[in-house]
Amino acid sequence: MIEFSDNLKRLLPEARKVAVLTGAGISAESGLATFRGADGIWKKFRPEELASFEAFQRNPQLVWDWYQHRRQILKQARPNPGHFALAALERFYPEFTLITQNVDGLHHRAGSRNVLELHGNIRYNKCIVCGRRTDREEFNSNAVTPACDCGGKLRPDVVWFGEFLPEKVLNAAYLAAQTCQLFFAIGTSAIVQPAASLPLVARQCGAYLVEINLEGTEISGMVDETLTGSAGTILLGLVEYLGLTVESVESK
Ligand code: BJW
Repeated sequence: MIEFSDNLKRLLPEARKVAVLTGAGISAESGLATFRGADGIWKKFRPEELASFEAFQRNPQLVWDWYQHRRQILKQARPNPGHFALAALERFYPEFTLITQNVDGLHHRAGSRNVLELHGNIRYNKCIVCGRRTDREEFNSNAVTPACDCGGKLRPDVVWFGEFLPEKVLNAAYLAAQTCQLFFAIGTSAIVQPAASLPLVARQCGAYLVEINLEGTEISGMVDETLTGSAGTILLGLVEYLGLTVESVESK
């Protein structure tokens, strides 16, 4: 049985504007590796070897193969109860913004609609020369970074270290953080900027800040409430408290 504070019990049914930031931890229960945990991706690879444009220029095949490998794993993965619970919360609240650092698209597949993807989506590629975005299947091949029609190399349409986040998406995320009454930071180590600043911005602007994580993070000392445990279990507890129905049917 998950214990929520009296503050949260009062706010959960009362709030009208709710925002959520998710990180790799929400997808861990779908079998996807996190970045910095014990089995995290960065335990095996160094970020600068894989998740930067310099890395791509230095060794496009290595970076391409890594993303193709993750795309293959993602094909087998399914949204988990945490993703479905967030979709149920979106249906309940008049204004609900789901901000995610994840590139796996699992929130959409669980039925969430108002999703801000801060770091892009692994499903797409874009040309490093003309910037054209594509998700044509033939480009998801194992050939080294297949060429765009313009002749440029294709790369995954994700945000690497040192790159700017999509401006409109980031602005929308800040607006949601600045105007919400309740903010949840879920399954993120809150290390990577600027995403990690969003929970603190929300709190500075008056929101009640709740962290859901297996362990303490960079922001744990600055939140109003910590719910320690797996995201799926705790989010199901929240929707149960609100008496909501969770639809566990994947949408395309
Ligand atoms: C569970 C669980 C369960 C597990 N239930 N919980 C200011 C200060 C210092 C540095 C910077 C700064 N501003 C910018 C920077 C540089 C850099 C940065 O932040 N570096 C840090 C390492 C310090 N940021 C950038 O470069 C960003 N760009 C930028 O700021 O542009 C402006 C600029 C340009 C030029 C110069 C300067 C500024 C871009 C960041 C892009 C991040 N990209 C990646 C890869 C995406 C593509 C891909 O997937 O391959 O995004 S890195 C990786 O980290 C990925 C993630 O989205 C991101 C965040 O990770 P996340 O989600 O928090 O995962 P983990 O693994 O860290 O944590 C998982 C958590 O889940 C853990 O806490 C577990 O306990 C928990 N958990 N199971 C609940 N079941």
